[in-house]
Amino acid sequence: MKRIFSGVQPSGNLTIGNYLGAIKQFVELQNEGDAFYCVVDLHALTVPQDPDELRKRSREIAQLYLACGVDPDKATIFLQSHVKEHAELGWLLQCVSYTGELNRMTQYKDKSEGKSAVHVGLYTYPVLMAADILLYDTTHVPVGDDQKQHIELTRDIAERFNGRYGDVLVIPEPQIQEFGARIMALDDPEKKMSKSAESEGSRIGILEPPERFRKKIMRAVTDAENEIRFDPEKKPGISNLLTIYSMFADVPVESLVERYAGQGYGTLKKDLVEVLEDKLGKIQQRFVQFDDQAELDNILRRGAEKARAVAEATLNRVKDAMGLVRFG
Ligand code: ATP
Ligand code: LTN
Repeated sequence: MKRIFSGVQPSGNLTIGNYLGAIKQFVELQNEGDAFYCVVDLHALTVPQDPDELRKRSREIAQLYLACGVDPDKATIFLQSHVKEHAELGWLLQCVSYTGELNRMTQYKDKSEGKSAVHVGLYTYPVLMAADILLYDTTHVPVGDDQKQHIELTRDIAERFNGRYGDVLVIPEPQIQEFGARIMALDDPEKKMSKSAESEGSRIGILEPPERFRKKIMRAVTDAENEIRFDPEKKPGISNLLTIYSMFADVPVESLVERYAGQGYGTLKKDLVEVLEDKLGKIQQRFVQFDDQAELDNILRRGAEKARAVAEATLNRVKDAMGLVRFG
């Protein structure tokens, strides 16, 4: 039986990159095993957050999981801070992690670059992520391409732990799609689309109205040619639009390339806007249907209880292995 775990930070409004790279996989995988989908609010605290905004966003991400098709009867949905074992295992794993390996993390390097003061939490962030995953005896972690390095670190930490203390932790596998694992920024297709990037024109939010995303698609950076071809190296802008189109419309890229042969970029962009209007429109409608906050809190409460039971058992195994005293 597969055990699936993944998380999304409530650090901004979810983008179509988050949807295509991660959440779409969450929905597919919930039918293939025992899935835990977490809103990693403790991770969001690694950079400054407005407290009221953070509270609002944390619930909103959970509501978006539901709107995108995560079914609380199949998967466990919860907030990271509701299961204290995450923070606790995070500490224990810090004591088997090396500063040398954290120094190599590219997300840390990117997020701390040019800042005069960086919180310790941003540095130890990947160890907390390892704790998230390892607490659930996870076998598969569906994520976008940018998280590969963090999962490799998680595997290294778990293998080291098992080498020192015995066979305690399950070694997880990243589940990264071959296609769509890295949706690029619309205004700069050399960079990944990110919910916390400064430029608004770089991303499309899942909850964004068509009048806002239409402009962003029409202005999306392409190239000086006028040939629609899938070539991420030489034509990153057009290839990114083709990827987004293909994944939302569920049509292979090759078919799109055939369909648009000899046509201009403008036609492709206009049609993509229509596809997004349809697909995001449906998610947005479902989002409103799940707006009952009391019901949402019930789902999160139930989720936390279920998650805690699994997490507590793993944490006890870890504590016993490390030599911490527990009363019988
Ligand atoms: P931030 O900008 O705050 O770092 P983010 O947009 O990168 O956020 P995360 O919360 O870090 O999003 O990621 C949630 C999930 O979405 C992760 O599995 C991540 O790999 C995936 N993801 C994020 N951006 C993209 C993208 N552009 N393409 C594909 N997957 C993505
Ligand atoms: N680091 C991830 C979010 C994250 C996560 C996790 C993903 C935190 N804990 C556990 C998968 C599994 C990110 O920035 N996208």
